[in-house]
Amino acid sequence: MTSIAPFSDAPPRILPPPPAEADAVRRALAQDINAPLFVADLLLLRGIRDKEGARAFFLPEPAPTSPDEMLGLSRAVALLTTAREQGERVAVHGDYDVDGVTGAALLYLGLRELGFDADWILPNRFDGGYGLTRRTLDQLKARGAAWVVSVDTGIAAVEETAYAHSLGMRVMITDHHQSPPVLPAAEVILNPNQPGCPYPNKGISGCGVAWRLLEALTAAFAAGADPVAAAKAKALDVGKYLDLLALGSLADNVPLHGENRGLVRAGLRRMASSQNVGLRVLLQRTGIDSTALTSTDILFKVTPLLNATGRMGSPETSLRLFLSVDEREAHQHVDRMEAENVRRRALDQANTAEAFAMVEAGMREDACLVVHSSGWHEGVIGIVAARLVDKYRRPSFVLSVDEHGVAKGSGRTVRGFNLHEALAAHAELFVKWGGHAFACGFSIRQENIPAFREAMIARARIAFAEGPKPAEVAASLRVDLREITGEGLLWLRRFEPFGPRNEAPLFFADHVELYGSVRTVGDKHLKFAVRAGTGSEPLDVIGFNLAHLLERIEGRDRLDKLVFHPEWNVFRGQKKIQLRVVALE
Ligand SMILES: [Mn+2]
Repeated sequence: MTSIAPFSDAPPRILPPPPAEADAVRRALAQDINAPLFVADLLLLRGIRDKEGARAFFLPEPAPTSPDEMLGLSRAVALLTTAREQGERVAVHGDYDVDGVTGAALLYLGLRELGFDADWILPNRFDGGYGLTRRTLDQLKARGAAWVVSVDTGIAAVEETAYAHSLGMRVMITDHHQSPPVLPAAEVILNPNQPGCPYPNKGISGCGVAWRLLEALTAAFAAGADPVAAAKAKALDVGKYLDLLALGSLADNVPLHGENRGLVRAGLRRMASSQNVGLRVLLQRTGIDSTALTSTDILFKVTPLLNATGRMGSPETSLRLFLSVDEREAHQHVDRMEAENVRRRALDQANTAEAFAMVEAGMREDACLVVHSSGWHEGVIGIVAARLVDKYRRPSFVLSVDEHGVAKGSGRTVRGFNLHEALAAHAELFVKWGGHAFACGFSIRQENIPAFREAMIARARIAFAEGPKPAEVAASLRVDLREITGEGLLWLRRFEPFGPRNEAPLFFADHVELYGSVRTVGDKHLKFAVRAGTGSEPLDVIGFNLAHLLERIEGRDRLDKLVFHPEWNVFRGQKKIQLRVVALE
């Protein structure tokens, strides 16, 4: 049988942007809001067609929730009011990822400020597993908790809730995950994704639900009969916790439209002057400019540090950071997080090198890579799979086998091989599986690995029978380079935070004039300038890791297509606009 290696260095194919709206519509909107035409296009792409819609989009003020907007919220407020009156201990039970940690932190801190006898706990993924566990519940019981309030977890904890009840504790579930057919018999459940919950934002994060609970509780106390509680509630600005909410929501990849966008945007602004000493120190240590925070800064520089501790087994460090009382303590926690991150990166590199060696030793002809080892760290298999895809450009699965003969696996892929479909077609092989087209996670018994491998390779052979499928870059909108100005970039910033359902737009310009010479910088990068036409202002272009395209453009005077993100570049104190090129033809 001939091997089919979908190994392709072909540059991505550029898919031109969808046709713009009628010129009259675009121009009217642009004129109405006094913005460049591309701003009107971006709004229209988001379904915003008039001035009022634009205003609401650009100034999203998260409106307070009234308790009847979320199923269970008024009951939760009433139950917690009684708990406080009776001096009962309320334990916040988070989860080990950033959403679960920030949510637990903000709820715990808020409850304490409202005068609760509050406690917190996090599960450890290497010691008892995710979410509520018998182990964490036993500990909370021993520490005198009357209430367990879960954050970002618990919607499927039927058995654990019964166990907490058997210990004499009451349970309040706050979660955002899809609810299973049978819900836990908790005293109250807050989850916009449970049947009958009218809360319109089904894409809210776990920390978002916790924040809404704190907000409603604070409002109720402020208006309540207890003068001490009312005074504390009036002194509490729940908005200050939007910084933690923004962090958890971005880390959880929630859709950034509607309410989430407003909350996250407000949170990013609050972050610049955060009242949380731990968060302030964390931002300082990552070296990002906190006055102009973007979702990219958070996702690339902040959440990896927070994740490192959870992945390596001690999410408590992240939570303790947010509970730090002074800078000295906060620095100590960040030191630990950085050390964990170094350890995680070393493991990642070692495991990647091993995986590469395995492929080189006998899988180079496989249309799909399946590698497994008992020595690999479960916290990095996703990254290793992504590196295999990068290097070999074919679907890749990395599995880490544990001492009980069960492997955790993670998959990444290339265009033309849908992971969800591939796993669904062989669901009988897995203990558990989940994922979408481009990423998946699963567990599988060791003895099923060979069958899994065969099945995936066979599928990949069929998928790539016609040869490799080059990557595609889908441009968002066509733009006239003359609109890429300082003012244009200011407008663009107002579309932030970018993320799922509010992606940073990929601009498309055609027939642009090359201006001056094309060169490479630092071996790997490409640098040149373009302009719309004679007499118009040239713009710098940078192509990171695109030096191999030098030959394709050298000596030409025009590019047919340029796809890019416009941004500011600060070099030796000079601020200039540059186009970060994603693809060109
Ligand atoms: Mn979550």
